[in-house]
Amino acid sequence: MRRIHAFLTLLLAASLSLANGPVFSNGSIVEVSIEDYKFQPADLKIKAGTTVKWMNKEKRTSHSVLFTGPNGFESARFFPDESYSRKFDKAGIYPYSCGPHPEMKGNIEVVE
Ligand SMILES: [Cu+2]
Repeated sequence: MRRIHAFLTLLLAASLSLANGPVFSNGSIVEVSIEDYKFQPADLKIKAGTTVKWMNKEKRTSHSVLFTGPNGFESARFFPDESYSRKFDKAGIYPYSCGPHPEMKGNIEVVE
């Protein structure tokens, strides 16, 4: 019985860490792909100092990354096989959408 409990606890911990997503470390570059009008992964958790690179994998549609929080701004439009990168140095929550397609949504959580 105790063994089963330990196993379930492990399983719960594993599924919780999956739900939060991996935390990418300082200095690395993490790619978010854009395909079929979706940011993938849409929710990302990174450590401060990490660069996020949005890669346009559409056939012909251009997109942008529009940060909708305080001090928000919009990237230039980028076309298929082009990308936009931003380095996140400060912890915080950075919600974003796409300028021309507001229904496309994503979120970056930056932790210390
Ligand atoms: Cu778009």
